[in-house]
Amino acid sequence: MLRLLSGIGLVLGVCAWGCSSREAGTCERDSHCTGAEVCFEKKCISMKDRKAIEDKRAEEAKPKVCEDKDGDGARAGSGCPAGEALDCNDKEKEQAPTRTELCDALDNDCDGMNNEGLKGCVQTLLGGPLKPLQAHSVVFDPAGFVLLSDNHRVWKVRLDGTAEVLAGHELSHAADGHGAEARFSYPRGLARLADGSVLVADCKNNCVRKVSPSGDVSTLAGHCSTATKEVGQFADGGPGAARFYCPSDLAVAPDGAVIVVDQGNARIRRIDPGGQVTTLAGVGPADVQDDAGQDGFLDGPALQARFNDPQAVLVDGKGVIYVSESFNCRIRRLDPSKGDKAEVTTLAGESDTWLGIGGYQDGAGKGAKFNYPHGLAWDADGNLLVADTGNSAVRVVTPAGKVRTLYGKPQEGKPLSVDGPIPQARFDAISDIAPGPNGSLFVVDAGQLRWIVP
Ligand SMILES: [Ca+2]
Ligand SMILES: [Ca+2]
Ligand SMILES: [Ca+2]
Ligand SMILES: [Ca+2]
Repeated sequence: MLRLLSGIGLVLGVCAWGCSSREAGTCERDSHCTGAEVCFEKKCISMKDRKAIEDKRAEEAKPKVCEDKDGDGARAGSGCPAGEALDCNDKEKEQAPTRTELCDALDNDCDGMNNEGLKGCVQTLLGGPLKPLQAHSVVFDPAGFVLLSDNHRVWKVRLDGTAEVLAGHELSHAADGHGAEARFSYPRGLARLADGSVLVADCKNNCVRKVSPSGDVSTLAGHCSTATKEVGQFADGGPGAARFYCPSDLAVAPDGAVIVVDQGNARIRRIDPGGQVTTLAGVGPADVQDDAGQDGFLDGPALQARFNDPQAVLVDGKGVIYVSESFNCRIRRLDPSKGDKAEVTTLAGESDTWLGIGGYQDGAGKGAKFNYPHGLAWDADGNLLVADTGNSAVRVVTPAGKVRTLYGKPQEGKPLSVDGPIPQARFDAISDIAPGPNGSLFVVDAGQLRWIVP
């Protein structure tokens, strides 16, 4: 011990004259390392690497056991021999790798997906190690997969729950290119084109992108950038000249034009097939008040109408546009074929437009209430399906404005996502919906992909 102490004293003493005793590439303390690196066992490494080493050692230090605590016949623990199918949750008798999947709240067969393949059931998809982080929007491709936007990527998810990144990277930026070379920044709404490409409302890049079926990303309209000077821009015009402010969703009209919810500008925009961008409705950001103090809600002539946090858009076969608005808790309607005479009307919903307080009420027109509605989709009968986020429900609206609840219901307290038989299943915060095969419906619920299979 004395020798050790005198050794430390010697090092400290030498250090006082400039640490000349330290071998090149080694460290004694964090200040010897650059940037965010720390000194760990004389080497400068990242905090993440240090945590990984410490976690691995802690795991190795644990006693090696292989037990069947819940008595279901399947064991679990780090002492189990390689190749043995391990109990994913050694607490539930109903959950073991040898079990068959049941329509309940548990992943009975331990494959990372719950209720996969079961009819009459709400399921949670995505097994395997590669998973979207915080999914936002969803579309179904009839070729048999789902496209999903998450933080900064577009994913391709197959119905067996396997997934791959079609384009984008964990890190946000603005760049066109192939696959992971391309960068998005909080991509939101998606719309599928007939050729299998998908359009992406690249919200925080303030532009509209296109992803080919093979993952080539190009820019359709706007100037993709997160630079401060680009934020809050608004301009109509041709390619290169037009500006958007956080587009949140888009839909393809029968004439091939793309209708965009320009959320930050509180306007509905149109990109014609030649790339010219015009404004169809709205006068500007909801938080800008006019002389009369008008704040974010006004029906009437399209270019005087006001929106407040418009979210999603759909276009029917005649070109009529439907928009969900979270802060106004309404579904609005616009028929641009009427040209200068086009008006924005309210199809359904009512709220306190100052406070953005909606509610929960089935009924017709203003007699119905929504609570922060987001994603929209068509059902097979031409009704609108609405992701009623705040009510933890999927609502359906007829073209005449009659609203009823299709799946889920508001929950008291903190909403929970619960898988199981459709009548008992619950949703938390549904951001988007997309019809799937055989009358099924995909929903993005609190960032997870869930599938309602009647
Ligand atoms: Ca067990
Ligand atoms: Ca178990
Ligand atoms: Ca399963
Ligand atoms: Ca289950």
